[in-house]
Amino acid sequence: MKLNALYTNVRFPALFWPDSAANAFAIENGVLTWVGNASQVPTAQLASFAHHDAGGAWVTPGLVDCHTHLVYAGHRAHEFASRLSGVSYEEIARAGGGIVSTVRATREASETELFDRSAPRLEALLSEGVCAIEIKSGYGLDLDTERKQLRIARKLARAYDVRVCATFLGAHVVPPEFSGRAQEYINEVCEWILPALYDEGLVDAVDVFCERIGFTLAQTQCVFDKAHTLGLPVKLHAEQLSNMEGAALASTYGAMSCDHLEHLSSAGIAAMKAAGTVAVLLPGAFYALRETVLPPVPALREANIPMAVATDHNPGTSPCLSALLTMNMACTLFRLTVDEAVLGLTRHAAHALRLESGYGAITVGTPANLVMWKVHDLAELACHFGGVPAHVTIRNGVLR
Ligand code: DI6
Ligand code: FE
Repeated sequence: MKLNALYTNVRFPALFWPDSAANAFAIENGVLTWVGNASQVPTAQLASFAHHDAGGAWVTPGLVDCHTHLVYAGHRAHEFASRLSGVSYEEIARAGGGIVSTVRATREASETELFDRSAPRLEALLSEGVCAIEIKSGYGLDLDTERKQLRIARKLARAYDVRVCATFLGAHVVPPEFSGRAQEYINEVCEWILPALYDEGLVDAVDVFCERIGFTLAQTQCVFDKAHTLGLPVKLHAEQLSNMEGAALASTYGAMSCDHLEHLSSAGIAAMKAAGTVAVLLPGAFYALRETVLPPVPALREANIPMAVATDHNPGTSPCLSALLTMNMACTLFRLTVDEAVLGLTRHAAHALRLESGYGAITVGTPANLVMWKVHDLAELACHFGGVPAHVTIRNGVLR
């Protein structure tokens, strides 16, 4: 049931609500209708709402996880063991493991099975205060399986009443049946798979893995041209393992975001800045692959490029289901400040997905997506790892 409630004794970080006198908010039929000081609750109607003393909780916008590969079948824990013994991620991929092994398992799974495997992953993220999430395809690499993944993204949105952006990542890797014929696969993606899924209303954005083990710049361009023709926004897995100058290319298409960016060049930074493209940092993959080249955070900061942070949840390089652990890793590994990490999983993540107002911000007049954290200091969100502070989530106007 949509909330009608008045919460008092809350604290708002200046990042999200500059009026330091505000210590209360009201929700009417699920919509945030008022923020202010408890001594000035506006109407008799508000005064009659259910009243909750939040005990000094800090209020943030609901978290936004703007980069995930949440829908897949199969397991890759054995690859973790191989990597520990010295085999690299690229070597595993070239030997037919990695992404392709998840593709095989995902093709075999029924839609029901795939939903049942994916739902608990979403539940884990929601339980930490996530209120909006991006979910990519890319473990199908054929029309039927990409469709199955995207349909599940839509079903999860309905089943959990959560804002989901469905991203088509058909150009993730070359599927085995197209081995040695990458361009033919790209033609199939552009002429057949993407337009069909677009017609079915299953695609909100288009992504490509531009990398030595993914697709070239020219192939990325083919997919982006098609996306543009269809009026779909684009984003890119860019400069994760090497510098392909993908960020510069994506920026010429007005990309919403470029993601990973460990090997981002100064030309890439300039192009992203000019295009208003968000930098999405994925410390989970950096950590799991034991990367040593850091994304150029000081240069991104200097250029004033908004930095988002996301889990990149996937079975290979980031089997992580914690937004808060990701926040911690962004600070510890990438040296983000606490404010940057919090904004990275709220305001800037919402902007990376071009979400409507009310996500990633505290906005009166929009459906309430808020978390009340029972912590003394907001820095506790980022400094702890391996545990989640007590909190209450209001997602889409409903107390969860
Ligand atoms: N980059 C990633 O981090 C994921 N995909 C990609 O293009 C990894 C996906 C996987 O290993 O299954
Ligand atoms: Fe990814």
